[in-house]
Amino acid sequence: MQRLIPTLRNDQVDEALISVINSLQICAKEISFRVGQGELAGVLGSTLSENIQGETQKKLDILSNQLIKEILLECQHVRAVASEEEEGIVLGHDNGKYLVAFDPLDGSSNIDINSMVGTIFSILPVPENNSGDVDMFLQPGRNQVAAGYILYGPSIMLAFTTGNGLRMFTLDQTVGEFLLTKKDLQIEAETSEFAINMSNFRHWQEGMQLYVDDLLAGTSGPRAKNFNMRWVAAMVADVHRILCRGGLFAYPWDARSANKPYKLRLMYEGNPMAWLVEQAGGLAHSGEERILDIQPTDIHQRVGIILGAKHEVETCLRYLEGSQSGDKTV
Ligand code: AFP
Repeated sequence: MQRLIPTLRNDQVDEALISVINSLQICAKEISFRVGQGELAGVLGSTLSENIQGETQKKLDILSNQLIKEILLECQHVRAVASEEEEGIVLGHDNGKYLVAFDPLDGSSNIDINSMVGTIFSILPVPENNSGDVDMFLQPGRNQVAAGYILYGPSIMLAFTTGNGLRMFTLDQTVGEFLLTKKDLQIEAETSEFAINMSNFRHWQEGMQLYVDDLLAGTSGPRAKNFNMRWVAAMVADVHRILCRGGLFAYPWDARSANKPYKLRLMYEGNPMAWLVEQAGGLAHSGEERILDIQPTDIHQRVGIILGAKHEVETCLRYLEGSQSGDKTV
């Protein structure tokens, strides 16, 4: 089975980018060890480097953030990092070619119940004539040069793209290497499974309510088929399921945040997941536009997300459009 770095070399990925990805691979191994230790991580963990030894009592999401930040900033090809857990960007090396945005531990509320969590990352090129400040990151997701996630589940998996299709690697804990276990994954265009937090129903736009009503109506409704629902409450795990066996995931626009989307973030969750899904033949949309085309105005900007099986996402979008235009018969 192929290891991660030789796979990237076969694809002729830039050596500087490989070096950044290698740093992320190191982070993944450290964090997976910590996640595996569970509650013991705070008292027994001892594999971390000296400069963060003092932080082992911190919650795992804070610790993961610190680990990723420190390991990435040691890589000379990293110009700066932006994290869901940090207010501003953190600068690295002046001549670094890459920017890394990441969610250190997505689904972190699952830690307390020993359920799945993951690290999501997005790598962007440093723009020419860059200002050296936060503006460097304000690029649409279609500019990404690599994106992926590490899922800390029963096994540790890395799902990853550099634009050459979607690949998944599994951490072989006996040798400490990520080995290629799935490649060229494709999401079926049709599905009968969806993932959404139903408790938010009353906050959604009318089109989304109508769409979900019709999914729930099953064979007796206009869709004339039964749909199943799943919700892990960790986007990384819900998207992983969709990449493996299909489905639709939505965290749509929600009236709780007035005219702003709620609650997922464009740069740490939306963009990397959208690219993975598109690489697998699926669609990823905000409800208003393709996620990868959104021009960010803030590194912590939030976005509505509807992604997964192509035909199902298109159907959902027709309900949203229909309700905006007053046509309720989509
Ligand atoms: P946490 O990291 O705070 O647990 O949030 C996870 C998340 O951002 C995303 O991974 C889930 O899809 C979504 O929130 C779950 O949100 P709800 O708790 O509203 O269902």
